[in-house]
Amino acid sequence: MKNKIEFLDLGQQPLANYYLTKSQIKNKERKYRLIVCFNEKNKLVSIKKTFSSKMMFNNKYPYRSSMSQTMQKSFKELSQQIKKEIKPKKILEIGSNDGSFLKNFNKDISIGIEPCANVEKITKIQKFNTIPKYWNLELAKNILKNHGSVDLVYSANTISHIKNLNDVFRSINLVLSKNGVLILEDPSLLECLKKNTYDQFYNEHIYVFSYLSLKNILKEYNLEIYKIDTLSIHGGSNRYFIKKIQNQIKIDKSVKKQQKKEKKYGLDKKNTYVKFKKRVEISKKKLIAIFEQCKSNNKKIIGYGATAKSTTILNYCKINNTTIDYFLDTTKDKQNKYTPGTKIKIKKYKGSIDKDVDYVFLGAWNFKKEIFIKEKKFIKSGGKFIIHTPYPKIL
Ligand code: JHZ
Repeated sequence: MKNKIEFLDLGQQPLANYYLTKSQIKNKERKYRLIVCFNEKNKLVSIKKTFSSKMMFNNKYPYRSSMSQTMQKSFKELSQQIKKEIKPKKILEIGSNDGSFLKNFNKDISIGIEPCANVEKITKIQKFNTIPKYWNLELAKNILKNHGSVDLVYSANTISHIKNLNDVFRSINLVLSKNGVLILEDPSLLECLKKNTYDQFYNEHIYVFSYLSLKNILKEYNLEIYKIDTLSIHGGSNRYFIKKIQNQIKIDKSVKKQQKKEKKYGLDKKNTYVKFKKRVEISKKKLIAIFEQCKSNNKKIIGYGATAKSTTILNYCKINNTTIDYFLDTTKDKQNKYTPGTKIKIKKYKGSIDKDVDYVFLGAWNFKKEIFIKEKKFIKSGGKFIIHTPYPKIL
């Protein structure tokens, strides 16, 4: 497309959330070239190529939002705010995962959409009204027919995972009542660039939104952002409060503030992305050097939090099971499997880091605060963490 500029090439990458069983590690993995683009016209940052939704989000999906206290707390606080300020009679969540957000609401007023049937089963068992389908126009029509319109649509870390934004927003527009509110929450492009978190790019993150790009897209569907909360979640996310244009809700000053910040940083300029690419390349060299230094001193390195994000880092920097002995992770569906592409074993987290470990690569760097509190003993006894953001260093 003529407005799209390819600014970052993160090399051959596997499916970020496809953890391999022991028998699968011998097989050749499906890979794609992870190239990140900037659209000069609508300011949207996206990846050039990805896998089909069916390959990415199916009944083997391992991610559970409930694995972090930080996320649970954030969802709880938001639900309290929603009950107080919006007072919805009916709510719809797109991408309800294992119910970390929905569980804060009365089952009678909430509907969840979760296409990964293995994850959706968790909320179904708890008698939540969840539907194991992809969000699209056909589903939106069915919901409207069977339940009527909804006055709150919430979606965290999901819309950026759906390629067809036209279908996404037409469908939301259809189910959202006249005075309804749409709340979207996704990683912030501004924070991603500032913190050099290039690992926010992987096959599931088709888009990393900025206010500047999202506002342009929403306008086409008669939708408008009226408030933005900036969150520390996932290394910096934006929570966008959105309304139908004709709805008279006052535009909060947080919108202008975000616009100013993004323009000042240059999120609407090609050169900003060229500079980011250079920083990413430096970051790669520095991270590799840290690992090499630790290894040459015969230190034992493990990983903590086998994240989708770390798939990008490990494959881009070519760090594999010869450098990292194993990963620790609390997610049952990841344990005893191997990291995509780099084949590092994932072990069950049993409450602490083994005494013989010298360095821990923090895959879940976005939960650093929570993890550092948990691993006080390891830190006190001299254990160190390796982190890549805002630049690679040992902590
Ligand atoms: P976390 C996933 O990305 C995929 P990932 C998805 N595309 C997305 O957008 C984000 O989530 C929201 C583990 N852990 O949340 C649990 C511990 O072991 O950064 C998880 O496996 N101990 C939908 O995978 C991983 O780390 C802990 O104490 O990049 C965290 O994954 C904590 C806090 C986490 O998302």
